[in-house]
Amino acid sequence: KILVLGSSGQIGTDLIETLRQSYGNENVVASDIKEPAKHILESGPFEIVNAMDRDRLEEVVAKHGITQIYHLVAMLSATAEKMPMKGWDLNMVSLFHTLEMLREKQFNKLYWPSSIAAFGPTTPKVDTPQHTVMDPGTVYGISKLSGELWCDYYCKKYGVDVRSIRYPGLISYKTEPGGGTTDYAVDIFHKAKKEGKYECYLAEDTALPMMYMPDAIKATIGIMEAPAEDVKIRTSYNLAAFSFTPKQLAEAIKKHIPDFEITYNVDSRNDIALGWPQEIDDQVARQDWGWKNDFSLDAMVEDMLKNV
Ligand code: VAH
Repeated sequence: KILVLGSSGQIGTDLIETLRQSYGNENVVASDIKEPAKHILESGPFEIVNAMDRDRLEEVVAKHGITQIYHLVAMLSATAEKMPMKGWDLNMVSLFHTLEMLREKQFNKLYWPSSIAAFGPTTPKVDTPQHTVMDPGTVYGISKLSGELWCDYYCKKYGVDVRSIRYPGLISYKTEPGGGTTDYAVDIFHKAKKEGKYECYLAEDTALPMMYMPDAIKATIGIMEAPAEDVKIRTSYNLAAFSFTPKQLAEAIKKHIPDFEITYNVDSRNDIALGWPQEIDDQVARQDWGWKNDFSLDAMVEDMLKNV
């Protein structure tokens, strides 16, 4: 039985649907601090869970006989910069609860995502290796790097089975943009469709690693279904699909909406983005558990414009 924490979030919303298709609706419990979309409520079990509340987590795990948890609760980069201590507490305390419950064998497998935000300004920006210098300068990045090290520690010290992926920026159409620095690449599609123009808060040449949500979901379930002995990295795996700048994304959109106009009003989120890599090397994930992306930039743009 699977429990998804944060099932109303950007990743959780897509993940729940895919997990329920694969494992059966009744075997996948959705949970979030707020009520989900109607179709999530109607298609399977849902629980209101505050991931900071250990007793509530233990109650839900026991009630449903949960064996695996996908922990997708986090305060993202731009939002966490506005409230550092709240961001740190939410991201870390919720992780510690699940690691401790895993150690106590209340369930037996945990997925917890890291991010390219765990890299910092001195990390090599192109072909960023799996093992490299990491000096994140945002609350979110510090929490993700710390979380990676805690996951590795629990795996080595207690033998628990926790698995993790460093997501690039994720693009999807099923939820509104949620406070991420990369979420310009989500909002731009809504604005292009509705207004034919978009004012971008990143500079036109700020390149970032990005991925279409179906690929991120494929990787997330892929690493969880891989044999434990193949998952050699227990901090977190680099994962990549494509990279683009706002200018390049606008060009790709113009192939479908010729008179689409992008303008720029750069704000502090550009400084966050400049501290992150531009292109990630994910060959270790490809070697260890057979990862490969299906969507190219153009395929993502076409599918997004069809669905927003
Ligand atoms: C953010 N979408 O922008 C998230 C992600 C790589 C960035 O972690 O904060």
